Amino acid sequence: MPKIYTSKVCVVGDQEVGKTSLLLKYSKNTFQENYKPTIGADFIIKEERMSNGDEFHLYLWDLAGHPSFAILRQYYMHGANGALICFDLNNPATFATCESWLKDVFRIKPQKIPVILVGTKGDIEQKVNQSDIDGFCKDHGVFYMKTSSKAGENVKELFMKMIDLIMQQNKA
Ligand SMILES: Nc1nc2c(ncn2[C@@H]2O[C@H](COP(=O)(O)OP(=O)(O)OP(=O)(O)O)[C@@H](O)[C@H]2O)c(=O)[nH]1
Ligand SMILES: [Mg+2]
Repeated sequence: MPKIYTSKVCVVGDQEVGKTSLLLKYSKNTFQENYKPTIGADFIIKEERMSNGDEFHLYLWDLAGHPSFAILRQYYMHGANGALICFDLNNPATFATCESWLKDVFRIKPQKIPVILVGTKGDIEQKVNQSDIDGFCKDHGVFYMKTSSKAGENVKELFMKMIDLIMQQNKA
C-alpha cells in the first residue's frame, strides 16, 4: 500500500516579492503580471507522487506580506513543517528583512524545521549581492534557491527540494 505523507509549508516574505506567483506557477502553471495583494492568507494543497509510489501532500500557506497581517501570520505559521522565506532579487530592501522573517518562523516553531531562502524574479536584474545571500545561508544553516515564476525556473525543483528536506528530517 502506498503511504501518504502530509506536511504544512508556510511561504513568507515582504509584500510584492512574488509568493503568490510562486504558488500559482507551481499549482496551476500560470503567471500574472498585475499585482493583486493577498489579503490575510491563502491556502492550496498540491499532491506529488514519489518515485516509490508514495504520495506527498503539501499544504501550502501563502501568507500576505503586508505588516498589518503580522498577528494573523503568527497564527497561520503554527505547526509548520517547513518554510520558504522569499525575497525579490531585484529589491535589496526585501532581502534585508529576511533575518526578521527567519526569527518569526523560529519563534512559532522553536525546533528546527527545514527553511529555504528563495530569491524570486530571477528573470530580471539581480541587485542583491550573491555574497550576502551566501553569507546569510551559512550563518543561519538554510538552503538557497533562485527562482523565476515568470520563466518557470526552479519552481517545481523548489518544492521537490522542500519535500526532500522534510523527508530527511523525519527519518533522522
Ligand atoms: N518579472 C517577474 N515578476 C514577478 C515574478 N514573480 C512575481 N512577479 C510580479 O511581482 C508582483 C507581486 O507578485 P505577488 O506574487 O502578488 O507578490 P506577493 O509576495 O504574493 O505579495 P503579497 O500578497 O502582498 O504579500 C506581481 O506584479 C507579479 O507579476 C517573477 O518571477 N518575475
Ligand atoms: Mg500574495
